[in-house]
Amino acid sequence: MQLASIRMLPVSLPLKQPFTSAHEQLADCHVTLVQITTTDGLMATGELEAFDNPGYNTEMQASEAQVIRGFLVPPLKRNRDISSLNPDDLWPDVSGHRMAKAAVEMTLWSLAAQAEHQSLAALLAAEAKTEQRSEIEVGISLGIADLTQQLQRIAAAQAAGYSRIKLKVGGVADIAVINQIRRQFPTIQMIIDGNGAFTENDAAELQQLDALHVDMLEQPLASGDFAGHAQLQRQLKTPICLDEDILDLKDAQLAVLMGSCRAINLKPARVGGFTKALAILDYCQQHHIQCWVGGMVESDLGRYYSQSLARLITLSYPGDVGPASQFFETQVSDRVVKLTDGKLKLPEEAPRLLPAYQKQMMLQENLLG
Ligand code: OSB
Ligand code: MG
Repeated sequence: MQLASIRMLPVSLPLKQPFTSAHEQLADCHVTLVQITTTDGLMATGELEAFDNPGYNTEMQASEAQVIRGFLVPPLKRNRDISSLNPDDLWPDVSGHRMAKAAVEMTLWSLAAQAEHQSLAALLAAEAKTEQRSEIEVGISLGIADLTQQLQRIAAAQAAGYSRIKLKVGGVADIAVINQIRRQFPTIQMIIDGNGAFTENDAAELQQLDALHVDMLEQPLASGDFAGHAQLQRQLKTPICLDEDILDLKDAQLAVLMGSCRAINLKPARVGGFTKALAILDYCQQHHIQCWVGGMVESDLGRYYSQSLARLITLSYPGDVGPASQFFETQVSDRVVKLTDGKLKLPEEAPRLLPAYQKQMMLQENLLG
């Protein structure tokens, strides 16, 4: 695969309503679209998933866009013939900056799928030696809100066909709210996401979740606290699911060896793209750790990548990969996904940017010169 151009376009997408987690409140989403073309005339567009502030993660839109321009594009300019999709081969001299690598790597996967006349999901499934589906069950992540608003949102999510809800919490005070929600919705599949808002002193309060048959407690403690999560997991029946902590296969190995979790929220952007995500998935399957695909409040275009991964039959637990219309009024691409009868129906084709965005993209500099 011979590359012809790489262009980057920053876009600003207003959220329908602010999205609040223990880390931050997102009101406007800033993403950078990355478009790559080949000399054969193929074109794919990806999205840099990172937030403006270093709350969720140390990587930010500004820093990672700079890394793409300054450090990821130059090696591709020197060697435009892509023969490996492994970021360790593409960028042996760049450590970290996984979201920057993922933005380019996942776009290259989309090109590779097009070159082989198959869907991205089919290529991922072949690589993972598994099968894929074109319809999937999905969950929805609901930001921190008061009880009344949360109950309304849950009812709406259930009516829309979401199979599972994830409720963000800001600390122990919210456990009472979860209790009340469970009474109103006794059977709905539920994840509680702490985004690091709890401490090891909250173990007794968190034990209340055991009686509420919560599927998972996501990242209760600060990221990096593998020992704390291991200690907490020993005190809880509820499986801990790590999110922020898992940047790398080595983190998954550490979590397994220490007993820090029983599940992993697998976000391909956070771990540096599909090659790394599939390696983590493989390791987790061998060690009976449940993986499911998480979200980064992507646009409809960014969702194509996470939804394609979520189509693997080995990632069957409903992911945070519902339609981007849950967040945004507007689309950047022509991708149409439908949530009907409890299933998200996914198109096979790679999305194309809408003409207005494509026009703006063509005004950007070709970074390959
Ligand atoms: O913890 O998974 C998280 C959004 C921003 C930052 C962190 C998280 C999230 C979500 C969004 O939960 C999930 C989605 O994109 O649907
Ligand atoms: Mg999370």
